[in-house]
Amino acid sequence: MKFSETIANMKGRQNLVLCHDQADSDAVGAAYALSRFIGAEIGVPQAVATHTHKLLEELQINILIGPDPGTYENVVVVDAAAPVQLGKSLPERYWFIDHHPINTLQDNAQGGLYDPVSSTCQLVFRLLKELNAPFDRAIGMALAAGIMTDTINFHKGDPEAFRAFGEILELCGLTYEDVQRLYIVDERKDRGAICQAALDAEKYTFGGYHVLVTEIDSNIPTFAARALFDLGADVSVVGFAKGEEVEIRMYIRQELAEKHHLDAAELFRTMPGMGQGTAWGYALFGGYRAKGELGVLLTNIVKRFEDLLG
Ligand SMILES: [Mn+2]
Repeated sequence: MKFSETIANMKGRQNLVLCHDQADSDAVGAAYALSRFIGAEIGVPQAVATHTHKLLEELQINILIGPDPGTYENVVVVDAAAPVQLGKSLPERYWFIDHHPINTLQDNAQGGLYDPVSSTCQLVFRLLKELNAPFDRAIGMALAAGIMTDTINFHKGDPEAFRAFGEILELCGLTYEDVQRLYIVDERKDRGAICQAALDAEKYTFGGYHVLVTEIDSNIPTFAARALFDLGADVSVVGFAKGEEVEIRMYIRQELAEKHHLDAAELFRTMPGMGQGTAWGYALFGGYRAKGELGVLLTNIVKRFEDLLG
């Protein structure tokens, strides 16, 4: 049976769409759009990523924390690449939809849709179109938000991601600005934190390249790293620490990455003292999460760029 037919057969049953932990807009957007079609509850093992809270608010999405997958007839796992991302909520039986370059969840799945494209949301859009599913503004907003997130605001993306985004806007009566508004930091407190982080930043110049490094006291390091990047940094590194939990984000300018064969995500993976955490991203943007000492980690990062560029 085609997976789209499997999805269609779930309609009206007891369904759960399960996102990876720290669910981002791609996971939540895909889950929401799918849940509207089949009728499903949406769950996450522990928490939703901060940047996605506005999407939840806007679409009034109700998310179950740590649901028991055993109590549902069907579980569809979306946007997760590995069992570890589901923690204690890992179901015994599940379907899956995912786009990550490496996916180890598919081995034990009942079936699903796997295609290493730019986002899970474009895969869900593909399925829903195949099924002639009805679309509305909320579904469009969810899917478009996911595509926007996983293309890092269109800094990268395959042709289908761009095409799907345009089609979704048109089909659902949305504008680019409607979707972008979900990610503009409009909380005065957050803007203040970003300004302060920029003022507190240390600027290093190695081999002519500007490396800006700072800490922020609000859990929006990605926004701050982007702001420093837009200020003119060739490399922007922003850390946030809460207790011993550390979050670091980094942007690298394309010209520098190409010239010195740098990959932001890879740099985090191979940085001295950073082997204990999780790194993700791609060449021009990297994220890192771990337990550790933020000051020490940032010092190591600066040292690494000095070695690479100095
Ligand atoms: Mn994704």
